[in-house]
Amino acid sequence: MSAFTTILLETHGRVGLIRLNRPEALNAINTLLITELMVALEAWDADDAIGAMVITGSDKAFAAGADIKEMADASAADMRARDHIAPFDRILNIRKPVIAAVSGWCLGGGSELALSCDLLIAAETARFGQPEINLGVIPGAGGTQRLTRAVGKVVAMEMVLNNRTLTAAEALHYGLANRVVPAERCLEEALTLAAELAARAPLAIQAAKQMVNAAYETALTEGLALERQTFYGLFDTHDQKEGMRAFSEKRPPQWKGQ
Ligand code: DAK
Repeated sequence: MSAFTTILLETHGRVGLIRLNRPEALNAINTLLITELMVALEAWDADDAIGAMVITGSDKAFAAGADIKEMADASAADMRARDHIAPFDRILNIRKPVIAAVSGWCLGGGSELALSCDLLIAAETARFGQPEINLGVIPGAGGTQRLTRAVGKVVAMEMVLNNRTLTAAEALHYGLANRVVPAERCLEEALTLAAELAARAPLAIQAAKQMVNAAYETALTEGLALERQTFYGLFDTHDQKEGMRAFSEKRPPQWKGQ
């Protein structure tokens, strides 16, 4: 992949790690950062050597929101024309699991980015919030929609209307986070979880992710029908034959992603 300026990339075995890297602005998401982030995610999504991805920030901030200074002088027409957070929507099309490892501030567009990931490991230092109301605007990338589905109406109302910030423990309680760990273990925990996912049958993992996400988009009957067809479809894969044969032969399966 080409050189990036707002993110740092590492691979850990079959896991791709993306570190948001604008320390001077607490990883505020500007146009370049979101563009580079999506290029990296999409490249790894197409790379058979990678099975899962982790996005993290710094100890102080996962991301303190979209870049306020970049959009401060924009008109509504400018914002529509630039639609600079639009690449964000493409994260939903990433087929492989993406885990957010969140320490420190996770605000506004940063919180919306974390919520777009599939799983979330929170450090005890993590703080989640939607402070857009303080800027005279509202969340624009899922903070009124995805957040509400995650935490429920009354908590979302308090966060979005009155800038209530959630601690890591509250984020766990309300279903925003999978687990909370001491800050020094946050990234390690996310990488370990990602490695576990990356070692599983790739086509089944992708189908599973797609189906859980479909639960947010479809009525129950439609979702159940889709799930059943997807389940049947996996019986034409090598990995289904291998998985079930390995069970009978009492040995670990050898996945091929086919
Ligand atoms: N944008 C730009 N710069 C930021 C920033 C941000 N969101 N957050 C922090 N910084 C910068 C600060 O300006 C400061 O830079 P210098 O002044 O040193 O040059 C540096 O990062 C360190 O910040 P602080 O000095 O403020 O650090 P503190 O520890 O004192 O405070 C803080 C940390 C996180 C409480 C504070 O920085 C803060 O309140 N930051 C703003 C948080 C915020 O309001 N976030 C929401 C932003 S609005 C869209 C969809 C979604 C969005 C936009 C468009 N479309 C669909 C197009 C999303 C909008 C948002 O997220």
